[in-house]
Amino acid sequence: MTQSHVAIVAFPFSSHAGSLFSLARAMAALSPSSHFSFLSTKRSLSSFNSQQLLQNISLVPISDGITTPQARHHIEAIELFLKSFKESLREGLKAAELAQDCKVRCIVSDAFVWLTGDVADEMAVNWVPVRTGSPLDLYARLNADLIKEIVAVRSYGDNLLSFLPCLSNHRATDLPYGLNTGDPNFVYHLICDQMARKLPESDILVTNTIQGLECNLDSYFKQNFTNYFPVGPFHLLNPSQKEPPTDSYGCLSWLDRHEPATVAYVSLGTIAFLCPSELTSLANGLEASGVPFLWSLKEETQSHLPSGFIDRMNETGKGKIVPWTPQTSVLKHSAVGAFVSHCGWNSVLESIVGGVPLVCRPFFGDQTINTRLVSYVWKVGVAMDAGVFTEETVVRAFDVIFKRDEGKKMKSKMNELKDMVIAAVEENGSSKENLKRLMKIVCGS
Ligand code: U2F
Repeated sequence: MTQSHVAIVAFPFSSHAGSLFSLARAMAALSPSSHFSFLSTKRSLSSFNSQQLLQNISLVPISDGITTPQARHHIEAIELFLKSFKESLREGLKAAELAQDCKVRCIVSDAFVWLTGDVADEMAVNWVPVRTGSPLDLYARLNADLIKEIVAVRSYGDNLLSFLPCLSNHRATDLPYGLNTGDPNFVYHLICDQMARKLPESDILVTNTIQGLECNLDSYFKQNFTNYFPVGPFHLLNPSQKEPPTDSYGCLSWLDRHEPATVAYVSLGTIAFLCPSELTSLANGLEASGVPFLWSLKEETQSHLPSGFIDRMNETGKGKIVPWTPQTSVLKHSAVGAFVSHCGWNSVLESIVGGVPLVCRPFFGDQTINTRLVSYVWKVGVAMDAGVFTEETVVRAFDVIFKRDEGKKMKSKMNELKDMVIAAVEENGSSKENLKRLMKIVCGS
């Protein structure tokens, strides 16, 4: 008999839904007598395999807002999804209640789909917003008015943002695109801006981080949200996950053939992409460095690599290029000594868990803030000097990480962060304890 019915609502683009699904699994495991309906678009739900489902989780499709079948740029797909979101969500929730024959008592959602808060109000149930991306980025968004006021009137440039306690080691140039630069009507910026205006209406906030990882952030969030739960990293909350990683391209066996900390892993996440000339610079830098590498690169992008590059890498065995890797396992493999990344928040957390220093090339959103955190605050990575890949900067970054004392210090600092994170998800660790507290709000027990 289901005691509580909880709805969990995903933002169905990039890695957001996967990240929230890890949290959903952890909640479902902690409360077997509750039922969890996970709502997202059909397409995003199709990426979860049945092995990942627990008995008390069901997947509930909601409309993607697309009425005519034609290829869409993902920005247009997001706009269409959001346009019909409230209506789709109401329908999805009705279907979930009918299927379980039980009213929903609480709605947990990705903070990106902040309109969920309005629907929860209509139903007179609790709304629990979850920030799946960088919490420090959320802090910047929550302080956007102050930032715009101060940064716009003075020429800040590379000066530190000392008026913001949690970003006092960041510069104006590290702030997210759209916050005080670029097109304010860009859909990602609009989502973040509206999310930051809506969130203070809630007294609950869940983040994908651990207590104490980012200086001063816990006390800021505690002051602003009576119920603040840092319960990350979400992907580590399910220790009972026994199934071996899907490794369709043999990445792990390829890594097995390499000595410890000798290989670079390259991945720019799920949506960022390089223009052909920068892709060539990265490829040339990887080749010139002589460091063996595993590169996750979508098939359609592989065709833009310099001619003969893939064949040469296959023949020499220096590089393996695949469309997808089991990244969390790759980063935990002893052979991996550096991670060339766009610094998406999940990638940063996964790199910490693997104890692997980063080479950072941010694109948009929270990635610039994360890059500064990694390279300057934590000192566990190297940022590209010019902001983009050049052959020289790639070679130099590997030289630092693989050969210099500075690289050894990064590795040891990374291992300290790793120990903190692992301790947080152990039994009685802060994330596990915070999750138990959160469950009292979500399930009522
Ligand atoms: C958006 O970021 P992305 O989805 O592009 O990047 P990440 O947050 O780093 O997440 C990528 C995930 O995809 C997985 C990897 C991460 O969990 O393990 N993955 C994989 O398993 N195999 C591969 O070959 C490649 C990737 C956004 F752009 C960022 O700015 C945000 O920080 C982020 C979170 O909100 O979402």
